[in-house]
Amino acid sequence: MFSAIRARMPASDTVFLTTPEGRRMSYGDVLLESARMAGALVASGVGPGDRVALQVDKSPEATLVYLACLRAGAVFLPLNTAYTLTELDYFLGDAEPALVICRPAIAAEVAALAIKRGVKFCLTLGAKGEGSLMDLVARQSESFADVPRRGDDLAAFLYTSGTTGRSKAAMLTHDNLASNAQVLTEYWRFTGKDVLLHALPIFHTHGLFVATNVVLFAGASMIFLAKFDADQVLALLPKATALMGVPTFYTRLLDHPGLTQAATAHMRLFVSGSAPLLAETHRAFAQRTGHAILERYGMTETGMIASNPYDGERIPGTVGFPLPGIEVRIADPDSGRALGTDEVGVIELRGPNVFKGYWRMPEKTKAEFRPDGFFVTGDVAKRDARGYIHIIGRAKDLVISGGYNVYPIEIEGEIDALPGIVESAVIGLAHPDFGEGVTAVAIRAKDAAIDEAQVLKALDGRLAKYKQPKRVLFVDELPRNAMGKVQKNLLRERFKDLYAKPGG
Ligand code: MLC
Ligand code: AMP
Repeated sequence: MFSAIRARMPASDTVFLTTPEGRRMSYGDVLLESARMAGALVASGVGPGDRVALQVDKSPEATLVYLACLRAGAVFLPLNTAYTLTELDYFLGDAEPALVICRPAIAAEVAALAIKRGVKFCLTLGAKGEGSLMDLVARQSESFADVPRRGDDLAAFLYTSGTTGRSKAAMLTHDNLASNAQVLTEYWRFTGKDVLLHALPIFHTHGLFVATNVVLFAGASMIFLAKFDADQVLALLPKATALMGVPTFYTRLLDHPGLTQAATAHMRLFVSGSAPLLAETHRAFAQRTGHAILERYGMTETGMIASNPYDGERIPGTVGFPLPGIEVRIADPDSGRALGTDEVGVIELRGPNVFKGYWRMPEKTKAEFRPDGFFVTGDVAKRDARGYIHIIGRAKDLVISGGYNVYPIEIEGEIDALPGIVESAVIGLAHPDFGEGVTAVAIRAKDAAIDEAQVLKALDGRLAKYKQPKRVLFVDELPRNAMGKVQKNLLRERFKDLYAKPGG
């Protein structure tokens, strides 16, 4: 992957990244600093194939850690900063990284976990580039002999939770990353003239393998924001040509009076993904700005799968066509047989973008592939007569809140274990800001007095903030079908207006 990035690199003084705080990194800096960073990884005992876990705030240096892993032949393992120490403990135990890099503020706690899990090195990296990692980097040479890697060698691990509870590391290869970066750069017409406004986190596919890799492949530049803030994004749009975001970005921009045709006049492209973009959001955005948001569809295990066209019609409520080189079929969920126009089935795909499998889970991996090599996404869709894919729902029990996946089984397990709770069902309900709001519906034990606030307090510190229910509701019983399975569709229907905005 790094050789592909290097081969496309523009002149060394071309800007790669700027920040509103005045940081600036050129492509020449990228080469030199990632060499030093790779040296620091090796000095910390990281060898080819070793995992490097990184749980830090967004910073230019964090991007260099990713590139350094590619150069050192290591496997980059970024982790959401929202994960609690309990969650981090699991990831360290499962992935067995050679090195963990964490925020300075929790260095002592992470070092204790590292010792417990046999992780040999623990370094720190702060949002301003401070910490022990950068001290080590400063002592390294500016030249580094990149470790040769084959296309099917591992480049990254990304954890995704599952419908069975335990998080699984999706193993992504150098070819997976390179093929997707190449296809997206071309499909979305990125060039060296582009300036991407980068407001996504960089520990997931969207902000890292879509946004950052496309910029690198195009030799473009980016304005790197610590996080999404509607005021800041609107102030910077006149300096940018492209924005990539989750639907919450677009609903928040629409709520801002500063979103106008004039404010977006310099922009070439707005991309949305990671969760369904409501057709009404698409239309409202077009009406206010004159820009048709380009919606695309992807997954951690596969990178990007489908996209609305750059030149053709971008149809609200659809995710467009399969990307070049990727075979997509809408299949019968039982047999995997390809279905016809307008028939509803599960999205399955095959291509160079599809991951190698789940780390140390051969059975789980096998269960998600058809014998002919197609990966089963669990997303339910149909393809219309013009070939556009319409995602209709999910066969998997999953809530997507503000672009983050939340698997109900994990939250239900935590709630069910609380004294005074008999059982619970976690569902996603329409939410004006996050798209879906994580909601728990629970049954109290007879004579128990546990209330919503107590449940929420008990979950704090055990589950990442975004996974915690926005509301906990109590009922006398949960609706079940003849097989005894909780009918979540009935709960969703019953509480569908819980988060509705007053008057709308
Ligand atoms: C933050 N909070 C969330 C949340 N994000 N709660 C639910 N869902 C979320 N997504 C919590 C905060 O901890 C806080 O809790 C409260 O909600 C309000 O926070 P906020 O200040 O409004 O949130 P903010 O920091 O602005 O974050 C919202 C966001 C962010 C939408 C900007 O979540 C975000 O950047 N999401 C992008 C996710 C992403 O990159 N997904 C890509 C996955 S890859 P409290 O209690 O402290 O107030 C993938 C594949 C693909 O899916 O196809 O791309
Ligand atoms: P993740 O596991 O975090 O990579 O999330 C992948 C899931 O996000 C997919 O399986 C879909 O359910 C969902 N997703 C991504 N993009 C879209 C989209 N444009 N529309 C609807 N769902 C999407």
